[in-house]
Amino acid sequence: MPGSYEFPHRRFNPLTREWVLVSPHRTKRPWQGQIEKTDAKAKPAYDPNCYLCPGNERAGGAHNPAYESTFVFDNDFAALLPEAPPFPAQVSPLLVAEAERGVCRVVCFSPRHDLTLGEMTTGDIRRVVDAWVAQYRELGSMPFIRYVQIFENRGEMMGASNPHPHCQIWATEHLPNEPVKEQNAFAAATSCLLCDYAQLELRLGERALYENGSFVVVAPYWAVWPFETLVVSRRHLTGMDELSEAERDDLAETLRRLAGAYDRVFDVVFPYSMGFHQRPTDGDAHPEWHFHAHFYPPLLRSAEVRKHMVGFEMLGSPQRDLTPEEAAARLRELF
Ligand code: H2U
Ligand code: ZN
Repeated sequence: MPGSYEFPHRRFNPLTREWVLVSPHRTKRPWQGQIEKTDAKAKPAYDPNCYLCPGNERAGGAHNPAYESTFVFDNDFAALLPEAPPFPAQVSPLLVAEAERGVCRVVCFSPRHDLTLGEMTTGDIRRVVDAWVAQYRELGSMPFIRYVQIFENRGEMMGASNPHPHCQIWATEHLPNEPVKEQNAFAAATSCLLCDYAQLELRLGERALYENGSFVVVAPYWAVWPFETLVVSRRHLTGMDELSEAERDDLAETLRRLAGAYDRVFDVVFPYSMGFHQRPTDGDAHPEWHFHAHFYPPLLRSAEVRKHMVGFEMLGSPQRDLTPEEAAARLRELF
């Protein structure tokens, strides 16, 4: 099998039922792409101009408390609102729309402006995990909320507006597109896709990066982004609210080590979008769901050169040159 990895092929993502094109022979092509400037300025532990630091004023005039651990607030520029009038009836099946209600929040991971997940202690990240679980429960129990998406955009390259360690939560009335694909895949499978996949990758070893008592990290076979990873719970948990105490600690440890490994790839704070996928909060039990996290980092060959999803990727399918096996070998050493 490894021999055939050297030739163009496509791989199937069983979670989304989409294909990715892999072109390993292209890693040696000349590159004259964009070189972006790196921002190597040292960050202060407290920034008087940061809208997330303790005690500071946010847009709209609210003041953050002098928080000492995590801090959650309603997004001042929320993309969704809890109230939305019904949408007018459609005039054509080609012009379909419906009202969408929701709640958007911001979670500060730490009062320290200068830290990242990889630099925080496992104990401090554990408090972030507790905050996520509390939010998943609280937002998920709202009658009109059917899905709670927790995600972190990190780095200017990914559109993060502030280096202060934080994430966002968008809780929505309907299941967003990506969870819909996974919902369909989980529901159609005869045994749990991710229970089976974690076992398989641990046995094969080629793409597994890290494991502890509760979690496995792999560069998935079907990864699209150069250093994409998947964090899977060993136990079949449908959501983070089912994590035991030990599993919460192990998730914190996993995230610290993974984020730290990323930061060592090019010795910069590695940009990424990450987020958790878990059971919809629509009132059904959803035993088919398996709790996991995706990390989608854009960097490709240096701190400046990123992977773009353009051209064939926009019009055809995603494509990658570096194989997930090569990315796994690189990342594994950095854990
Ligand atoms: P990002 O860095 O991922 O953009 O998240 C920061 C969020 O913080 C963003 O959604 C919100 C923005 O709307 N925000 C506030 O809620 N209050 C502020 O004073 C500034 C930014
Ligand atoms: Zn700050």
